[in-house]
Amino acid sequence: MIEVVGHKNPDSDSICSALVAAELLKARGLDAKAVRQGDINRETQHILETAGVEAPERCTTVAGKSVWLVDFSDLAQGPDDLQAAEIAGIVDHHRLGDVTTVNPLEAWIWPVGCTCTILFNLFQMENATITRPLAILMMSAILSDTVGFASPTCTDKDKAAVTALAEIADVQDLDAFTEALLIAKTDIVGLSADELVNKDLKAYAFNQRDVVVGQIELATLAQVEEMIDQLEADLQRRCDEEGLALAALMLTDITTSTTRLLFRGEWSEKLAPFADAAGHLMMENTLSRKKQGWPWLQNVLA
Ligand SMILES: [Mn+2]
Repeated sequence: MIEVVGHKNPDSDSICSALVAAELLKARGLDAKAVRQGDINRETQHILETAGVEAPERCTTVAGKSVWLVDFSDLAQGPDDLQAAEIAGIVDHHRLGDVTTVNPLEAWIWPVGCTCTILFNLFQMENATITRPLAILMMSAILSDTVGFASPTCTDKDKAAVTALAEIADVQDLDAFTEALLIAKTDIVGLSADELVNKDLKAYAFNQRDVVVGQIELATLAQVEEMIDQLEADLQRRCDEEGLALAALMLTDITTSTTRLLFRGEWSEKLAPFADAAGHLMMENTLSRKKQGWPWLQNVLA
């Protein structure tokens, strides 16, 4: 049995690509199942309901198992015992992380907007059948990761995949489909500061220290205006409890591509000079943590 797992604090791509990759392996005649390392967010719930697909079961230990990694290749983003697993495959669209393997593996790492774009191409290459549920999962993940094609991470391959998948899924009105997805993506009503920070939090190792960078995608920054103090307190708590050099949170208005960065920790002083008169660190034209937020932070922290 091969277990297919996406990163911690799973986003829609991590869940959808695990489900889809497991089906690709099954189409090859292998025994495979998707698993997840964390809770399903509201957007992913919306996607699973639209596709009529069950969420993968939760699994946080993989020692001794054969695994495929989807949507990550950093040890810090995998199950804690990942180094004791046999990593047989990787499908990812991030920079190459620090996983290593004992045996040769199958790795598909493309600089595209979404893991599901790579999987769509693999299905085509292998002449595997894409069912309607699989098409919904893949096109939704691509639209989510690329924020409806607006992200600088979006490529022609992502757009071409969605066009083909929308046809298979018989989605007539792509704009309405995308809007429903983005409404679910930006729904944060009732979430606590801890839940918001944890929603899409990624851990990185940088200069021998640990850093976390979260992101909340919003329809307007006003959605979190009342919670700024609580969010900053939560970032500070994480620094204190986990010995982080920096805990940062990107508050991203996806309609204007404007990000406000909250930050706490020892390295905060390196970021403070970039704040405006009101003490807000605003990043214009910034939608993507991977292509914009984290590279900028690495530059400033170096
Ligand atoms: Mn992704």
